[in-house]
Amino acid sequence: MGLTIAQKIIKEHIVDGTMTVGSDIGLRIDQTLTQDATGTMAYLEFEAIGVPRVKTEKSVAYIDHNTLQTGFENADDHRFIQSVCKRHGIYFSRPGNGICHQVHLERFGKPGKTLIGSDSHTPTGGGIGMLAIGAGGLDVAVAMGGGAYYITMPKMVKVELTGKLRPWVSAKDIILKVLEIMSVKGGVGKIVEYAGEGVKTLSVPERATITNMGAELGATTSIFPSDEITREFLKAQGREEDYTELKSDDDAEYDEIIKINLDELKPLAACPHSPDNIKSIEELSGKKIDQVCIGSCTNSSYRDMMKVAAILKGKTVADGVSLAIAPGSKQVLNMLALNGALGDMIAAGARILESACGPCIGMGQSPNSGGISLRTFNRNFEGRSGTADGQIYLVSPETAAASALTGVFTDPTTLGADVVIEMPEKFLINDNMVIEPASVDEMDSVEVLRGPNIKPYPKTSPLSDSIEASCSLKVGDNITTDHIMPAGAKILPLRSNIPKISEHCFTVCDKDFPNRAKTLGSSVVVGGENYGQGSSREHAALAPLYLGVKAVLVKSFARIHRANLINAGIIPLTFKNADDYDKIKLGDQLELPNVKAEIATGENITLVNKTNGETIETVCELTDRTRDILIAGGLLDYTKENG
Ligand code: MIC
Ligand code: SF4
Repeated sequence: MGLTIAQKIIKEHIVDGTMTVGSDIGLRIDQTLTQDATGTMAYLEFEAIGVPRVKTEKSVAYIDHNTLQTGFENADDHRFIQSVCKRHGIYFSRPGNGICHQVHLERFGKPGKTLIGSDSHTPTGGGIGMLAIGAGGLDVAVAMGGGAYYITMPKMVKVELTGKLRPWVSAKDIILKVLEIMSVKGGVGKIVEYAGEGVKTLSVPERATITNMGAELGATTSIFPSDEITREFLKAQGREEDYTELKSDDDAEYDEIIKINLDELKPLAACPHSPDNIKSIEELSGKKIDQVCIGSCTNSSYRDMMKVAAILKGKTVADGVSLAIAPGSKQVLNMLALNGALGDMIAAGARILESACGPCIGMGQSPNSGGISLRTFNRNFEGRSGTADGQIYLVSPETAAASALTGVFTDPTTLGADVVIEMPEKFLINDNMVIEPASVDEMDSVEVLRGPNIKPYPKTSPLSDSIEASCSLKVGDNITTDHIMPAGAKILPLRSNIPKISEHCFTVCDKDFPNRAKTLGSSVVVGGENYGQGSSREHAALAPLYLGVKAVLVKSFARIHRANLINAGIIPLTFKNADDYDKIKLGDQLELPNVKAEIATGENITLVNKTNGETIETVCELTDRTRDILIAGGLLDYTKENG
């Protein structure tokens, strides 16, 4: 039987397990990336593991999330990361150099390689044929130390693209269509591969928009073939030698096939508050808007920015609309500055932001109360913009720019003749904002600089024989990591201080949770389907750990969050019978009487609700490795014990 693209890369990198769907496999990791909001913790973990120099082919640390610097905390974290990088063999992308995924695609990604990143949108690298996967910081730390990265061998989905996008319809509309078809949990346990004639009509940045937002499907990753278009892109980045061809075998087998005819696609929007809540712009047309934000790791490439500049050229942003634009990298921003496109944006009234995540993670530009904001981003979870009742719609750069000019939802296909943006033959290459690590001879003399806000990894303890705990919180379906551990300008600076950040844990759902959990001392959180969707932030496990959460019992989990819970030594349980969800209430006294023995020997874990006398069957599917991690009290202790 032939292999898919992802299976070929997995076959090249597998170091543990077999490629049978559903089984645990360990992969050798060629490259890692971190960003600053998850990076401080990841590097503290790397230090704790005790490996002096990274063992990967290339590891890069980016500063792109915590760039508002409203106090000393973020700048201290940046300094810490910079010094750790210098000492331990990691390349450091300075603040101002751009968003991790955009820069990594431009300057470091290589077809056929494996990449894990402490950010859920790491699959952006799938746009150039990398097997690029989002992971928790601790997994990245282990991979930097030379350890394998473990995933469950995924199913393969083929998205077959036929035809060609009509003028003004965009790659964003393709991924929004896929989200409409598959939903935010449709990709769990799967890798999505793009194939068909339509692939040849898409440039690398367009492909990267699609693989980036595969994260919103819950997929392990998404990937495109590496072909002549990839070669041209790498050549224009001065890296043609990094090119290798990658395609699936003709007789490769897929578990699922989705067909999309690009000729038939229309501009789409993901409506509040979920990336799979899709409507056509035609349906929304004429609805008044308050804000437009263009940028983020999904849509901030040179191609996107040039298209936006062309739409804005010679016009003025509508009264009552605030337009913010954040080009994705220094390369993009610099090219726009040199070719005049930046001037067109400024002249039209755009508020130019630095090349960073910015409003995407609530770092500024929160909309007005109840404000309607059109964003080219990838997530529109409730409250994520920083305005609790903000109404965020995810749209293409074309729709965003057209609407910014009219002040209402505007279908860009009404704009008339298309503007074709040719990919540059040569991008502007200047890596002066990437600092190389110290040489092996000099590394030991590099001092690591720690600010007062940087606190150690929380205390863990090996799994006890039984657990007595109360239900400290009961939530519903599709709880995101933005609910569990909110971000935004006020909370993000606390990412390196788990005791402090834990004061905000779950406050979006219940402002009393942190105090209640702390007072209870030992507790269980109960939830519904797709619990923990969204980001890779391990803080959504570390803050509950700090607050005494011993287990999370839900109907189903999102992939990265489940892995982060295990890494933190928190037991991820699912209901055997989903109706049992109704048998637990907030405050109930719960007991896992034989938890250690049950975890050690199987997957059925008994939970007794002592308040109502019910016995509830729960399941904790584990491999030998994850079983040992839970028993050890988390991945850090496990790694220290097992090397
Ligand atoms: C996000 O888009 O939610 C983030 C912020 O990039 C996160 C990482 C984080 O929380 O630091 C992600 O996607 O993993
Ligand atoms: Fe940054 Fe937003 Fe991309 Fe996350 S989704 S990496 S916050 S730009």
